[in-house]
Amino acid sequence: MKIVFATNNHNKIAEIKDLLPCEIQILSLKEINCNNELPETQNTLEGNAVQKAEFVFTNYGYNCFADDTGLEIEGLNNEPGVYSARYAGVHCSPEENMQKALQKLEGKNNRKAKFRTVIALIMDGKILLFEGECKGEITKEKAGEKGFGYDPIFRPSGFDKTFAQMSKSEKGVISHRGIATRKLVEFLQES
Ligand code: ITT
Repeated sequence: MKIVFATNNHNKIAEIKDLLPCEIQILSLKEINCNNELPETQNTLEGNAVQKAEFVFTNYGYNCFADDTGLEIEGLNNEPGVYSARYAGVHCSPEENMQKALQKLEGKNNRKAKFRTVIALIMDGKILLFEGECKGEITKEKAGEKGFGYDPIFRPSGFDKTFAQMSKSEKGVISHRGIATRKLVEFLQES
């Protein structure tokens, strides 16, 4: 089975490819000649995931899925959440986003946080959602070079290292995206 993964984030593609059995093959946006920025104007992860998948299905006619992910920090009223990509501004870097989170948490005792991923799948026009979350805390400083986004400042519960200090496969076992992807795979294998 071939299915489009509607994302412009190559790190997400690498993580998800590692989690798929060989009978499910991912097509990237490039491979279907889609060079558009995907629209993400909703105010929920669910809304954005559906919007990205619908854009590809409507304009390119492929069955596809999209992932929208947010980091919810308890002591910051669940910020940045759905705005995780542009927390420090529209064209900001992951570094600037992390620095903003670290600064806003200075002096706060509650550093609990969770990553949440919603995957929206569109198969023959029908929409299905799969969700995964991973609880943990925001470290006081960055650690690790692997992964992407907020990984250097997120330590999952029960571990003494950040996502950025884990291999892709170690992260995939416990991560928000890993959990949501396994639900997606189970569905695809049954249908
Ligand atoms: P697409 O919309 O094209 O899929 P994106 O990078 O914009 O790519 P999101 O809106 O889902 O994807 O991502 C929101 C932000 O959260 C973005 O800054 C990511 O770097 C970050 N992020 C997503 N998944 C993450 C993960 O597993 N670990 C750390 N940060 C992550």
